[in-house]
Amino acid sequence: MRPGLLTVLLATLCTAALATEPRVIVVTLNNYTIKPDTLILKAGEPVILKVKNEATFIPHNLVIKAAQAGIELKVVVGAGKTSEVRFTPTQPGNYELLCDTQPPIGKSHQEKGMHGMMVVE
Ligand SMILES: [Cu+2]
Repeated sequence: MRPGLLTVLLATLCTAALATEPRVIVVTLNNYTIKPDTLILKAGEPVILKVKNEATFIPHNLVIKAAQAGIELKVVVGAGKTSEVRFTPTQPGNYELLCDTQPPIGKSHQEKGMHGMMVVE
């Protein structure tokens, strides 16, 4: 192999690795908040959401309803736990995110304030 070709190959590999390096975003759930409540993402940019539930007793979840952007997910996180999910939004737009827990009595977590927006630019 010619030395020049190897350089080109290595440069290509490094560029590809950088391009697919996901952005890590920490989302914190508590009673009854999602922080940040607006996620600003870029179409085609891979992200890892680390979803942290800081509540002492209550499990929460993060639902993202963005079928048009190739994402429909629900991450369930026990009290005091962290879960992560990785995805790449494909279509720009504004999409809903929420905790869909509905206790047998009383208001849903969404009604209590656990909702927000995922903006894909
Ligand atoms: Cu909840």
